[in-house]
Amino acid sequence: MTRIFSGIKPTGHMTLGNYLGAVRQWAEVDQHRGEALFSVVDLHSLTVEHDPARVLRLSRQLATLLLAVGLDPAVCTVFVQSHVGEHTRLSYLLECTASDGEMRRMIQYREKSAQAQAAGDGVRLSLLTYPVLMAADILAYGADEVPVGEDQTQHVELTRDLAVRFNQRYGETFVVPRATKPVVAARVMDLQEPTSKMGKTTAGTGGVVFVLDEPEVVRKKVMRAVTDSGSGGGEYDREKRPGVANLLDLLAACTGGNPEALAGVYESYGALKKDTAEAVVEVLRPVRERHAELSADAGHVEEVLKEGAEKARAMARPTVDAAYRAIGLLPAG
Ligand code: AQP
Repeated sequence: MTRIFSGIKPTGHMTLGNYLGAVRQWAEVDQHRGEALFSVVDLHSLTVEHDPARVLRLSRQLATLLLAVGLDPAVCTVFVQSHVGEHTRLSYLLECTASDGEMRRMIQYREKSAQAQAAGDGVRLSLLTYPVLMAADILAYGADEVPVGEDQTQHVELTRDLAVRFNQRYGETFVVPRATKPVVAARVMDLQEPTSKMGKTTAGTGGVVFVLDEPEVVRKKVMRAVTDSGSGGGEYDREKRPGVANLLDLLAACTGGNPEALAGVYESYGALKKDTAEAVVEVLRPVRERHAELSADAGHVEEVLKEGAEKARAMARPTVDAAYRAIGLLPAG
């Protein structure tokens, strides 16, 4: 059976990009396709300046949201990364497999270390090594597939490289995984800066829609989205008309349409924005409602996470133990 692993970091509130680019597909498709694990990867949120109380709050909120979007603990495994020690156990072995140069080539490292320096914060060593921990998240479970948005494909490539290298040096230990992307909305762009991706931590300019935003807030953000000096209609062109293409992508992702076909339908940007806003509000409505219900029952969410961690631990341990043996470490007995 296909093994599937993916995760989300509690660095901020879940965005429409996270939802359309990854999480929705986890719930609608991936959990039913094989043996699937989904994790709030909280250790990854410690790689940049963080407020401990906020990380805690966001971890609870994201876990609740994963259930609200439709992940069913009877069908898949939902857990918090730090509850399963196998991830960090394996990560060290993979650090001993990776090179300094390949870590410094990671685009997210280059972007986020520049941001940290610009903000006057030091660059944490974990920001450099975090893709190795992500590789451990995936390899510990023998995942065949990793459903992610486009921004994470480089990290999955690194995971593949590390798995192949480890297997060649120390013997067949890891499954070599591959990234899978959604057909639409693999890269949702910021509504105010449509050449940058919509990110949890780039909020502040009103270009990021959050899954838990009130409908009125969603409408305002979409109606203020940057377009261009044209009036409407025409072609779908991500290079020349990134703002309009992003709105068309969003509308298509929310209504099941095709962005190229939708491009010819709208005579004005106002009409495109209005329909996009309503489509986004409708897609998010059931998630917000279910989140409110689940938030009233924190005990249930905790129970799901406890059982999820137990299942995850049992799945990861044999592979991680095998890696320890393969690399030459004396078994604990
Ligand atoms: N804008 C996006 N469009 C499509 N998919 C996206 N994802 C993130 N942003 C977009 C996908 O969501 C999943 C979970 O993301 P993550 O928690 O691993 O964080 P990230 O990829 O580093 O991006 P964020 O959410 O913007 O966080 P920050 O601001 O902390 O970097 C992943 O599958 C990701 O591809």
